[in-house]
Amino acid sequence: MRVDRRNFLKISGLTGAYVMSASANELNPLKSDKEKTFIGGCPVNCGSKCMLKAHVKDGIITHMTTDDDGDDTYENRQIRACVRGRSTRYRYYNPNRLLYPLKRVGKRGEGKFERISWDEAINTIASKMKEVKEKYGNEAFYILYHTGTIGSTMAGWLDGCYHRLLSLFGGYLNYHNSYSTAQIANGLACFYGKNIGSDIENLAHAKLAVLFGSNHAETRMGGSSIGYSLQQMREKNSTRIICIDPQYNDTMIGNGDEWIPIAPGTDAALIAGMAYVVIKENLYDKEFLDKYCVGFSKETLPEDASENSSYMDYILGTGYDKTPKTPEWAESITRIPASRIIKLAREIASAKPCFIEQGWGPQRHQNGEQTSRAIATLACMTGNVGILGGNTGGRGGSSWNFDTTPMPFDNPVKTSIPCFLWYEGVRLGEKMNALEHGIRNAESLKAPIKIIFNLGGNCLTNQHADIQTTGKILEDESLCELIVDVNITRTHSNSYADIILPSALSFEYNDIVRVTMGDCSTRPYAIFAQKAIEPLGETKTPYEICTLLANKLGGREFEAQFTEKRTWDEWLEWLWNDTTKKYSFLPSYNEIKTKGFWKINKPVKPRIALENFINDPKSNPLNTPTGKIEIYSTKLAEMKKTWKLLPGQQIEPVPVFEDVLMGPRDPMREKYPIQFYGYHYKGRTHSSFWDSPAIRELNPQEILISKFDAKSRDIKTGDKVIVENHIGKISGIAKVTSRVIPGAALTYQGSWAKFENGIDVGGCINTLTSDQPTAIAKGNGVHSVLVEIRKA
Ligand SMILES: Nc1nc2c(c(=O)[nH]1)N[C@H]1C(S)=C(S)[C@@H](COP(=O)(O)OP(=O)(O)OC[C@H]3O[C@@H](n4cnc5c(=O)[nH]c(N)nc54)[C@H](O)[C@@H]3O)O[C@H]1N2
Ligand SMILES: Nc1nc2c(c(=O)[nH]1)N[C@H]1C(S)=C(S)[C@@H](COP(=O)(O)OP(=O)(O)OC[C@H]3O[C@@H](n4cnc5c(=O)[nH]c(N)nc54)[C@H](O)[C@@H]3O)O[C@H]1N2
Ligand code: SF4
Ligand SMILES: [Mo]
Repeated sequence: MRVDRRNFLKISGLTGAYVMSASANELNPLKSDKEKTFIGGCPVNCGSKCMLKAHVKDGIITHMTTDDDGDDTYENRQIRACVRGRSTRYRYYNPNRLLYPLKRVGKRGEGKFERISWDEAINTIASKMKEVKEKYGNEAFYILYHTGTIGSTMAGWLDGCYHRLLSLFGGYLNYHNSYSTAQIANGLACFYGKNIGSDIENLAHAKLAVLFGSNHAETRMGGSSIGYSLQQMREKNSTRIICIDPQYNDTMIGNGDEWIPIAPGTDAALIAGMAYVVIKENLYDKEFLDKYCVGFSKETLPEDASENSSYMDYILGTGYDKTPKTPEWAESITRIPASRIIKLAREIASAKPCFIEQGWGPQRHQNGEQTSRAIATLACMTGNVGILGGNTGGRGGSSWNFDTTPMPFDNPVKTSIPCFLWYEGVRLGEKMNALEHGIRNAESLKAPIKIIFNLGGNCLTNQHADIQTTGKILEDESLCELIVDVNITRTHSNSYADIILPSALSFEYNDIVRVTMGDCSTRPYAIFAQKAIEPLGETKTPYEICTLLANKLGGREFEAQFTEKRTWDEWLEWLWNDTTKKYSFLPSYNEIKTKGFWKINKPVKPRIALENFINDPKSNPLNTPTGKIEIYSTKLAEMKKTWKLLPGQQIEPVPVFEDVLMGPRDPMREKYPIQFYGYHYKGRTHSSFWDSPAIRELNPQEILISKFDAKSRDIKTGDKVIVENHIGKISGIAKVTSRVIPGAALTYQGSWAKFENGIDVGGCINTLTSDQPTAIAKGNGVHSVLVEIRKA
């Protein structure tokens, strides 16, 4: 069969005609005798990287299945793909699939493009790169944060060939942080010296587990993922699980014993209320706090700390705000009854070991750094750090894993910006600095960002924040002069591109897919992802794209410098051999290539985070200025004195509850009374899979609103509603539910923005989010949103 756009629908089996005319064998492709099976992996960024098998007949993937190897016990698990992964062939044969290079013909954002040749596309990019390098220097090049290819070795997120090419060409502006974890990573770095959690398998050894905004059942869905481990551990020991979350999430449904609904962005207030109880009732682990921690009480404050600046001062009302954090005070903010806060504090303090964990939802708020630190403080107050069955309060991770070696590169430019603030790099350029914007390794930028490479992401608009304001920055061609987007599909982001390059997908080239560090539980694996079909249309692999670009930038010599005269398959072997040098437990290249996958079935002892420090703190100091756990952070105390913050922001050395922009006590709430955020849900991976009709049909975009708030607004399930604030307006279909705390409403992050008469009828959450960065990490506090909802 010829493969082109006209018959994609037919190939994908989506038209009635095809179904009607299909023979029994066509509809049940497992019966086909001519097909060949290829092993590969699902490289999207959902935290898992499951095995996929492509069944190919006449050069076409007819269907996909997944791992069916072994006896499917916990120890010998199958890395089974979720329904999204199994729908992957719709990403290949999709009417949206990009097949040719495109150049923009309308205004940026208008979405008008024309087909061009590869030669023209690469020439345009290369000549602009030379011009910008000459005029502004290499700091004007920027690779935007993107996660669409995170599991791939060739195209991988932080590695990949583009970094090598740009490094050889003189470098590019770096970024630090992620859109996932900026606040917790920076918050816990000022607490434990790093962002760290114990293996989820500790849960089997715990008497109680308290999960703050931790939804592994939905955010770690793969067959070898933490979601599976959580469920297995719970079955092993019937550990009682309390879920503290504004929503009755999927983890609660499958595994939880009790849901404590909490107002979004208020966990630090809940912890403070509980701290008040454990201090007053003398239930806290004083020995642990004195031995390992700094600044819980005044006895352990550093010498240069100001008076009354300990966490205890903050709690008892002798601190800076002179407010005792009684359970009643906490109730007024969290909307959890004071009686429940008291009971919860006693329960946690008396159930040792207690597995205290947070997902990344609580920290994706404007006050997320302190929220993450407050939850960690609860783990310290109750002495649950560094013991079997306990946890740091951080996100539960894996015991061990490995990273494949990326293509080698050494970026001569060292300056780095917080990834969320790329738009300030475009807008403010040289005015962007360390004390206001958190840039690292330089006082300020040398040049504005003039060329953006978006290499597998939708963070120019859709996944960023305040889409419309960001769109205006991008529209201005005098600011960013060239936007190159490499993707497999049209997106809202690439409607702002000047050149769009069509990428080949995995199964269209050989690659190695490995699980992201920390995202599977104790049993790592790797998949040799085989080429199963020819790249569709004129799509090219990242390696081919970079090789072409190298040639145009510096001729044969520069091309050879980039490729070292290796084919991609030769590189893959080289990279894997280098990886096995670092991780001796891995199989040889020939073995993994022949077998297609490798997994370890040997059980290992679950990692207990900070175990060495707890056993011997003198010999194993933490990477904090004092070497101890800093409940009072000396680094934050310093930042409090020197950093320039936005109006309304604060930095405190101890984990206080902060009132923030669009937080629960923002006066704006009179006009926009509902707290609103978009969570990570099973129907998509961010914006990925939105254009898989089969998946979309099963997972319609919805606005989840509590019965209470729906009633007062006369909203019923199925009603079309408008959600709006001072930033933007979206429309969507309401679903009235008891699964959301009254006063809050939710949607699924990642739906595709589409503006009609100023309303985003695509219902993208980032039409309503603020682009204001958080105080400490300069991260995306996009879960802090206030809105009003009304019937359309
Ligand atoms: N409001 C709000 N915003 C958020 C979040 C939130 O919770 N709320 N979450 C944030 C988080 S944690 C993250 S990680 C980001 C994620 O944001 P993104 O990294 O932008 O993730 P996706 O939307 O999945 O975009 C991946 C893109 O890669 C493309 N792609 C897939 N395969 C390939 C390939 O082989 N080659 C190329 N070149 N492209 C490919 C896909 O088509 C898709 O457009 O979103 C962030 N944005
Ligand atoms: N299916 C699927 N899985 C994914 C992804 C996806 O898009 N789809 N994305 C992947 C990526 S890149 C990332 S970074 C992770 C994201 O993982 P997370 O950031 O942990 O996911 P979220 O859905 O934002 O939040 C998790 C839970 O926190 C709750 N929550 C939100 N705000 C608060 C709060 O203030 N307090 C408390 N206690 N709870 C709160 C939410 O209701 C949700 O149940 O997921 C990964 N996994
Ligand atoms: S859980 Fe994630 S990696 Fe696994 S199949 Fe689903 S989308 Fe792909
Ligand atoms: Mo993420």
